[in-house]
Amino acid sequence: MTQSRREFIKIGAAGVAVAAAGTGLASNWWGLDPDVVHDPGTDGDKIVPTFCELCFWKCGVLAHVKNGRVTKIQGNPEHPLSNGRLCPRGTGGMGLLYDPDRLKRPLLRRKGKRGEQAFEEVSWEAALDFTAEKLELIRKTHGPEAVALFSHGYGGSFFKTLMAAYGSASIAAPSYAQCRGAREVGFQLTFGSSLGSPENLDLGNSRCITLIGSHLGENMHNTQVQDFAAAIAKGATVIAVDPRFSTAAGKAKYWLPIKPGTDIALLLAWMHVIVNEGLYDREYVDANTTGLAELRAHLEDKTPEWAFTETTIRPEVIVETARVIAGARPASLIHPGRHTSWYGDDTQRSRAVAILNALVGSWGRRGGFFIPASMGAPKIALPAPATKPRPAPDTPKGVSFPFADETLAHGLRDASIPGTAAYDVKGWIVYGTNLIQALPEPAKTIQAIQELELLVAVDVLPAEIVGWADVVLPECTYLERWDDVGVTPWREPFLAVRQPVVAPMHESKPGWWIAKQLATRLGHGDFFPYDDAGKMVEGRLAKAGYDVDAVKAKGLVRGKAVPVTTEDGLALSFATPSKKIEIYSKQMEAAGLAPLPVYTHHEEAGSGRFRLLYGRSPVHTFGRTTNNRFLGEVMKDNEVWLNAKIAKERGLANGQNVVLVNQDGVKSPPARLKATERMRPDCVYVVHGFGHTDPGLKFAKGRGIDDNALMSRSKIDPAMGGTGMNVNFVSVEKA
Ligand SMILES: Nc1nc2c(c(=O)[nH]1)N[C@H]1C(S)=C(S)[C@@H](COP(=O)(O)OP(=O)(O)OC[C@H]3O[C@@H](n4cnc5c(=O)[nH]c(N)nc54)[C@H](O)[C@@H]3O)O[C@H]1N2
Ligand SMILES: Nc1nc2c(c(=O)[nH]1)N[C@H]1C(S)=C(S)[C@@H](COP(=O)(O)OP(=O)(O)OC[C@H]3O[C@@H](n4cnc5c(=O)[nH]c(N)nc54)[C@H](O)[C@@H]3O)O[C@H]1N2
Ligand code: SF4
Ligand SMILES: [Mo]
Repeated sequence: MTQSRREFIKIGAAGVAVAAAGTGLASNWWGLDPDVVHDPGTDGDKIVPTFCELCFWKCGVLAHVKNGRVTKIQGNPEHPLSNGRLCPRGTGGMGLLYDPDRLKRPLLRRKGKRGEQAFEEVSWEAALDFTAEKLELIRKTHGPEAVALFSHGYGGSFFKTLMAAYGSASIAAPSYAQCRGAREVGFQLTFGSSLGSPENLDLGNSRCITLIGSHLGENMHNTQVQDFAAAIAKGATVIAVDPRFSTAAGKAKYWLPIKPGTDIALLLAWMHVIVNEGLYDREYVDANTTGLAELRAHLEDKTPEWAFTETTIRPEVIVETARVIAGARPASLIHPGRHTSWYGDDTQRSRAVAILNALVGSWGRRGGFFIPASMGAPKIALPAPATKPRPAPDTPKGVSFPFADETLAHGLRDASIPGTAAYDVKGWIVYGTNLIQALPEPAKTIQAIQELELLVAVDVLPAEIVGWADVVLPECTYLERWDDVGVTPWREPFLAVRQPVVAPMHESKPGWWIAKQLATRLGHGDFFPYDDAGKMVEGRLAKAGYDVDAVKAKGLVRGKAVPVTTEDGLALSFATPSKKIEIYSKQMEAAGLAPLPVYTHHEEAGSGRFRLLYGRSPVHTFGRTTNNRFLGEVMKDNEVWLNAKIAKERGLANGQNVVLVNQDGVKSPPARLKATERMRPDCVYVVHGFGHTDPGLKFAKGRGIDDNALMSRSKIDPAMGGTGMNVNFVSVEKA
């Protein structure tokens, strides 16, 4: 335990610094009012358990409160996702609560053009009346489906209820088509189950962990990093496949600096070795899969020598790592990744990852993928919607994506440009997603916004999307509100509550209240049959038979462990058409798509240009934390990583300011160059979430650069419609 604790600190090294920032050791308060945030880091006289919203992992936290102020946020030792520890971002939650730039009062733009930020502060009454009238007008003139909800984050559930009442099924988040979508589809097609969030990975018991780009340690999903550290402490072998020497690569026995976009070739070559040498789990594969014979034929020419020419990974390294992967089976986990929208053939890559996992028999096995358990509470009864809404218009006319099982966020955006989809979208409600930084082709996002009849932003901060709104509804933060009961499928069943730690500051209001107010004005108050979401949650818990006071006191209730792997007695079953793991996918074949993963040679950077890659910082979540003074103090801006030798050849020095210019002439603001041996020579890398432009973000504005601004292209996945985003190229020039 001590050892893995040490590993955790090393892997999340920045955590040490942020802990300091959160314990009053910070030297500079960056404009935080010391009368509001005093004594940070001290123990409270009251401790309130709730769960975190600094990212979407939902770790249980204990918030210390003294004199009505939150002084410290720690991991809840009882909560299975935190085990008493938080990632650096979670500890920095007070930086959001006490952010002086928070949205404090409703705002309305009565004059000026969208984006001119000619806002007036108005009363809640005025803001809600305005919004409801506009919604009613759109419903009358275009039908309710012409209003789309973009929603990311736990509080969005109340706005989904509002949409059900109003009559629209146009609900999307960038966390599907710009993130997990391809992975979910690849695993669904293969195993009959997607992975969800948190992923059902038994990393802590893995003997071999293969990371394809997943950069654990920078990608700081708390439990995964804890489990990763635990596995390393027990001697697991790590294989990191990444064009960049990531934090995870620093923990790896093998770093494979692959040419970006060629992972499918590597995966096929690994499978070639494993199948030809008979290293796969014969018993598991015979009992549970269909299509091995077709795969064997398909792999015949996918030799390590062939893959070398595509990936630049030497054949003997491919053979050796294939043997290591197979040697650790079934506790050999080829990590499925999460942000998988890379090149437009991402469902194919995800299928290749899924099939490799099937060959080593890791699905449903200890050290592989567990089959999650969960416990619930009865839902409150809601009225049946009056009519069934038309399907969301999220694909261009005449186009369909056979396996898109969620609505495409960029598709709803595109449908807001008149005449392009089955019908036009006319209004947006945007809850907790900064579409300006999250959807590729940002110029199209602005174009779509200018066509709208209504843009409502529900947010906590003046993010870029807020600046484009007609009406701004300030939500209070996760530390100030109830949300619905937190049901999270996991290795063991549990159920958590999000409850207010302190009262809402300023004039901000909880999401449930905002949604209920709008629903009531639209004649659908019956979809919110409670005056207080806390009472609603307590009612659900009581109905399920839990001791409500105990759940609130602990922040959660844990259920009895059930078998989640075959080693604990689980019987495997697969919800595919054949009831087996489908190596060969007849579903893909029937849809006119390759039934076995095919490799596509993607366009390369060419001389003088570099592929633009991007990723995470351990102390930030996208752009949602870059204005947080606690976290911003640890990392204020991003750098452009470029291979040191290339930098030298071009006369660029480490630390000097450079600008990036993309293939379409889009130019970034200046950013510092990080000339490093840790990058391949054909790509550059930046951390996503910087380069804010909204003047309201007084700390973050103008710091660093926004990768999304340089993404004037994306490549669409024909299986599920996701936007591959690693397809932009930049030149690096002196600023
Ligand atoms: N601290 C922190 N943690 C987070 C988040 C956060 O904002 N902050 N966000 C969370 C969310 S929602 C997500 S989706 C995940 C995303 O995190 P992950 O799913 O881990 O990964 P990506 O961001 O896609 O991957 C970035 C890594 O892939 C490498 N890479 C780029 N191109 C290629 C390629 O062609 N092949 C290979 N093999 N590697 C490549 C990059 O160098 C980089 O190291 O992180 C989660 N965790
Ligand atoms: N260029 C580029 N695009 C990307 C990515 C990338 O790396 N690069 N990553 C992709 C991935 S993996 C994902 S998952 C998506 C994520 O993209 P988004 O869905 O946009 O997620 P966030 O950036 O977390 O959303 C931030 C918004 O939520 C607001 N917010 C924070 N807390 C609350 C709250 O409690 N209530 C309300 N109402 N609002 C709140 C913030 O102020 C901010 O405006 O982006 C995708 N798009
Ligand atoms: S991983 Fe970190 S930011 Fe995300 S929920 Fe957990 S503590 Fe919060
Ligand atoms: Mo994501």
